[in-house]
Amino acid sequence: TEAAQIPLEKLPSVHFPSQPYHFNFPSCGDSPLGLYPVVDSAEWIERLLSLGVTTIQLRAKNLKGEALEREIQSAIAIAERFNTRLFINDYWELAIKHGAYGVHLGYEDLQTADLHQLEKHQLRLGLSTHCHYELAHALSVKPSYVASGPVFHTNTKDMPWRPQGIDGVSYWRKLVDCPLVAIGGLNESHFKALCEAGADGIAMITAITHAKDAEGTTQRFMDIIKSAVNET
Ligand code: 3NM
Repeated sequence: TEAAQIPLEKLPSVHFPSQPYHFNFPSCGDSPLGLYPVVDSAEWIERLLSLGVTTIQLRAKNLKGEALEREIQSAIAIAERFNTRLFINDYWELAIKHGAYGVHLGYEDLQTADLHQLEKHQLRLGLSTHCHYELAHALSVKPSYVASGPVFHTNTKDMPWRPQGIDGVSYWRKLVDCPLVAIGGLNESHFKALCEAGADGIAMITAITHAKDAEGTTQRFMDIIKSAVNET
């Protein structure tokens, strides 16, 4: 056929892996990921980890250069002091350099990040997925967890994807054999259903960082999730 005559290098670039994968990223441990706040500073990390949060992400979208590196370094130092799982969003090179527990990557970054380096340094890898295509690619690298979103509408990030709802989380649960994190428009009214749907982690930005009393809210969220997990 005509298509068969197109030399490989002339085919439009589809961002699909050219080499077969043989990755297997480290596990996040036996305790459930639980409440998973996503925050933009080391200061937030200190505030939340001192309450007993065990999984957290630094998503420092507004920092660059030295300020960014300093923030990452201090976030890692704080997380080590509390012995918690800190995932650095995007900046996988800095995460390796400063010995982070893990990195969280979106689909675009998964194309460009050096997964061999991440694996060699034993960083955990969390991946965002929004559709089957992204999920297939994510699962092929055996990440430490997969995030499914947006569960509900979010004002935090422009999303071309339709919200998946709790049903989407249940469906992803059937396809994913590693821990599953739910993200996007979540608040406490969703915790029970998310736990029943099989989410291991519940990631949120606004519900925590925009709360009037972030400490009290976080404490309450952790309590609700703990009892929801015990009931399921
Ligand atoms: N990633 P909030 S949704 C950072 O679906 C992010 O991959 C998403 O913020 C995804 O809790 C999202 O304020 C924003 O809705 C989550």
